[in-house]
Amino acid sequence: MTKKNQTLGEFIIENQTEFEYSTGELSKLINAIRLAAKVVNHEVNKAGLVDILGQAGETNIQGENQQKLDVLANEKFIQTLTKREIVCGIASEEEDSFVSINSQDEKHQNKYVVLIDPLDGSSNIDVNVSVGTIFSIYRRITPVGTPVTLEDFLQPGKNQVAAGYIIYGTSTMLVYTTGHGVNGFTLNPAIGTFYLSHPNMQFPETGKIYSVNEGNYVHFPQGVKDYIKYCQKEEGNRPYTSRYIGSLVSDFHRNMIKGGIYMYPKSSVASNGKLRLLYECNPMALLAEQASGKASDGYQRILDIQPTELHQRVPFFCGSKKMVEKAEEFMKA
Ligand code: P6P
Repeated sequence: MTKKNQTLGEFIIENQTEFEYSTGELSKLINAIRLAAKVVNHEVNKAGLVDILGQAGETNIQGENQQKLDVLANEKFIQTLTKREIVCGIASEEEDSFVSINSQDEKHQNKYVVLIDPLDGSSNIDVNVSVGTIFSIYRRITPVGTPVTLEDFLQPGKNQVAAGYIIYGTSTMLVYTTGHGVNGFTLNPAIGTFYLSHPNMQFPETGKIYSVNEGNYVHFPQGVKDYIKYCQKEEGNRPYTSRYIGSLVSDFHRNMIKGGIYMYPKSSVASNGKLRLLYECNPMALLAEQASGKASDGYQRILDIQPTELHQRVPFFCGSKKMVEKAEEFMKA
């Protein structure tokens, strides 16, 4: 049961019995994400005003220039999640390896691992375009009472117990699922409270928007080229509209509301595409499926992929079910 304008806190309490593990644990997890989201939102919103823009002068494991806000967002989420005594490990796009969170009593009783892209689309910060945080939560699979291991992070996406994103856009929203549908909460910055504004979000079964960086067209596999030409062909309810913000969270969010497909295919210059499986594709794929959409690498379900490396990349096709299925048809042809 979802009541519009419920606060996030009320929603968590009302729905925590649905969380198959201990009721208090989900609340602690989502409340930690909620607090970090408010802190990062505050920094992102004032980014243009203080000298926090520009390069931090360091590069992360992806070899990309790290924006200072990336570093700050990463630190805030790790700090907040660590303080709540609920998480035993964190992996982040900004960290070469996973961070082991040792409980105060060193008894390693914390049961959850969190994987984050702390500020996705960060190259948009300097030009004031929406950016987002993406998070993915699993229950550890190695024995409680022992230090967390890489195995706890390399679980297939179907094992996620929760996933979501924060979009720092014209308004700041927290959108997440615990496996019982997708709900969107909008922040009232005046009082720092998230309100349920988008209950039970659903991808329209089909749509008229395709999102892909067509600048890479010449490098795409033939199936992707054929699908893009299909989208552009005058026939039936086509041509579609091309909308690509360069920020996965923003493109995904718009497509979930209006109907559409987002693609980051492999290419001759990026043999597995650009997006990372563990902290971009898996959480967005869980949200997509929970919202009656679909997510694949062009051939197989994203959530079934068995990860082998923390920062591995996969091709990504995600959005309205019928649009993803059509794209897969072209990929398999
Ligand atoms: P390109 C941002 O860096 C990101 O990971 C996604 O948010 C976005 O959709 C994509 O990369 C943009 O990549 O190569 O099209 O600029």
